[in-house]
Order: sequence, then structure tokens, then C-alpha cells
Amino acid sequence: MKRRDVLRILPAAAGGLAVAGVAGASPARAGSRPAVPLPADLSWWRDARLGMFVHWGPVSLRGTEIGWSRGREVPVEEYDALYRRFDPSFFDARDWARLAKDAGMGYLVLTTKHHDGFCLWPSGLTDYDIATTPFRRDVVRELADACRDQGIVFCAYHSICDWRHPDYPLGSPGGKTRKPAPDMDRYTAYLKGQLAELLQSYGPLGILWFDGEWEEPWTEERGEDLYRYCRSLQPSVIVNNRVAKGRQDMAGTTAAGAFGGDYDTPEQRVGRFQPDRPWESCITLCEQWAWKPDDAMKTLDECVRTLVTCAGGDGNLLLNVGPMPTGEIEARQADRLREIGSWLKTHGEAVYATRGGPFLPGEWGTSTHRERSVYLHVLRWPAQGPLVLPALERRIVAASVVGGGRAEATQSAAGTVVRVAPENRRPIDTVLRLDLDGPAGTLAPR
Ligand code: H79
Repeated sequence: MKRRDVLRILPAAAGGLAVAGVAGASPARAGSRPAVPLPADLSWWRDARLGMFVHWGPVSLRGTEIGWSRGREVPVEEYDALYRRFDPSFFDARDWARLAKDAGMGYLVLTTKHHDGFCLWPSGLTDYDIATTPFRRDVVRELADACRDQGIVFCAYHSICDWRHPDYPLGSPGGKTRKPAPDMDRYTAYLKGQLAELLQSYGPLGILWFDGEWEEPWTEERGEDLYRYCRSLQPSVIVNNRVAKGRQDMAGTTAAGAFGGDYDTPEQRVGRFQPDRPWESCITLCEQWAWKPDDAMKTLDECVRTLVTCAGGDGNLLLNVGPMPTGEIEARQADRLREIGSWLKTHGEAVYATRGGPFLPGEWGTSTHRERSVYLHVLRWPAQGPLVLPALERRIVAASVVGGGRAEATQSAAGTVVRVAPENRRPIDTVLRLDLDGPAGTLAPR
């Protein structure tokens, strides 16, 4: 499938996301809590495989981390005053959306509010927002519009914890400070009110990407209620597992039997092979989530390997950039993203709209499949001899190198034996397509 064909199935503009209904109800669980509805439709998101995460806010003026520098590297009073100088006059949402498009990404997730509590849209429920900065423009509006113009699905990151809000019990980081008169019921009403603003004025949104759920004031009951609330405002919205308490740790998987929203969220690591439950690794292009001057940037090799390893494990990659306080994305980072897009122009058929497997990931690389084709992403060839993989329960009728070149695949008792002459191998990832005599989707992983 060509990239443009994948994009055609994404719910680009208007109605696409809003119309899908609630598919059903989850099986009853212990206790008397009402059943939580199952996700309506994750297929556009799974098929896109790659998205852009954007961490941005007044903290970019300091170049420290958005998630934990308030009250650590930056004193609270100073941190909370940064917004008064936030004036990113070179911000052009169309540049960001075009960059996401050029990078081969299908969706974009913006930090509408991080743990520091600052809101990138003019909220009717707080003055700690973009409207009270010198910049004043509605960043969420401009980016949501620009994304839709580019066929990129716009999505919102939203932190459950809010270390500045007086009703949220804890201050930063990690709850070391406590506020004098917190009120979680009132805070939850604030959270819901802001999500209503986002869903009703900027929607339909592709995903609500919650975070900060691990802190003690947030409960399973509040989480499941918030999930139902968001889905009631927009039945088609996809919600990650950080909405409630089911996530286990930074591996991001959901505890057995626990409620985990619609998908798992490994952080700063590639998820394990997990075809039975959707997942998405969020990983930074540099080291920090928010912009930091001269931050160490990943190589193209690392980025592509990370992407295909996610796809081979049947997951997505949400690759993060932190724009500068000027409103621009660093040129070197933009270049790297466009390099990924250019790699995908040639190899996208082995990534977009595929599922992971049937070969389990190994030292050699990883595999994906779609329809009657299996794709091998060979990241490391054996020092000597051919690559030998387990046997396939179907006949291979053709083998080739994606992007051009001969490949040979033979099937015997030894398994699936794959040979590509050194001159036809690629530096980052040699992608082979094996065409089968029937659908690849029914093959058991091995
Ligand atoms: O938004 C991004 C991060 O800001 C957010 N999740 C992703 C998507 C996140 N916030 N907190 N965490 C992740 C957990 C971070 C924990 C630690 Fe730390 C950061 C452990 C070590 C560094 C804070 C600072 C606690 C100890 C040092």
C-alpha cells in the first residue's frame, strides 16, 4: 500500500472521527462500577504507525524539563512567572503540520497542559493560559486547523496532575510539597471542564493522551469516570491507559485484568511484541521532552530502527520534538524528521497499515505483515551465511528487496532461509518482502 492510500483511510477532516459509535461494552469486572465501553475504532491510528509528540510551553524559555523542573532546577515562583515572557513570534502551525507530514507521520499529539498546569489554549477556567501571555494567540486552535489541512489527525496530551492548581493536593515534583486547602472533587470538575473545552471547541480529537495518573490523589474510580466522560463527549476518541491506574510502570503495559483505556504506553523504550493489545512507545528525538539547547539528538539509524522495531512488535511510535521559545522546531531536528519521511517514502509499505510478526523480533531484526506479504526488517545480518528464521506455514511465491534488489528465500526443514547479496543490503534496514500463497494474518507468531 502506498503512503497516500494509507492517508486516505485516516479520518483526515471533519466527520471522520466524530461519527464512529461505541462498539460495545467491556466484560463485567469485579465490583459494582459501571462497565467501561470498548474503543470504537483504533484502525486509523494503528495503520498510521508513526505520530509526532510535541512538548511545548513557557518552560522552553529556560530550556529545562517540562515534566519535573518546576521546584527543582527552576524555583517555583520563577517557573510560574515564565508565561509572562512567552512570546514565540516565529510560531507557524503550518510549518509544524507540514513537517509532521513530511516526516511520514499520521497524527500529532500536543501538550495542551503538562504537569506544570499551563494551558496552550485560552481556557475559560483559568488565567494561567496562552491568552495571558504576550503572545495571546490560540496555539491549540492554530495547530488543530493546520493539522487538519495537512491530513494529520490532531490529538491532545493532557496531564491529570497539576502541580500549580490550588485544588490539586500535590506540588512538584512527585508530591514533595502539599497544598493547604486542596479539593479533588473540585479539581476533577476543573479537569473535566477543560477536557470539554478541548473536545467541544477543537474536536474531533484523535487521541486524548493522559499522563500523571500515578500520583496518589488520582483513583481508579476517577479514572474510569473520566474515560466514560470523554467518550460521552466524543464517542470515537481514543484514550490511552494513563487515564486510570492500570498502567504498571514505565514499560507502560496494563496489569492483567485491570482497566487500561484503549492502549498501552511504554515510555522512552520500545514495547515488547504484543499483538493482542494495542500500544505506542513515546520516545524523544533528543533527550529532553521539552527543548534544551544543544540536546543530544538521535541518529537517523536509531530513529528508523526504533520505528520498525515498534512496528514489528505490533505497536506505534510517538516521536517527540520540543519546539524552541521562538516557536520554531530546530532546523537539525526538522532535517532528521524529514530524513525519516524520506526513508518511509521508499519503505513505508513495510510499516504503514502492517501488523507485527509473524516472525518474533530477534537479534537479526523484526517482521511485519499485511495481506499476503511478510516484511523482514533485517537490522543485523549473521556474520556468516544466510539468515535462518523459523518455518512458515505458507509457501513463499516471491522474494525481493523493497526499494530494489534481488533476494532469495528458500523453505526447508531448517526453516526459512534468506539470502541477499551484500551489494543489495542496506545500511540501516534491509527490508525484504516475501509474498505468500495466502494471507499472512492467520500465521501464528514464531
Ligand atoms: O510528558 C513526558 C514526561 O514529561 C512525562 N511523561 C512523558 C510522556 C513524565 N513525567 N514524569 N515522568 C514522566 C516520570 C519521570 C520520573 C523521573 Fe525523575 C524523571 C525519574 C527520574 C527523572 C523526577 C526527576 C523524579 C526523579 C527525578
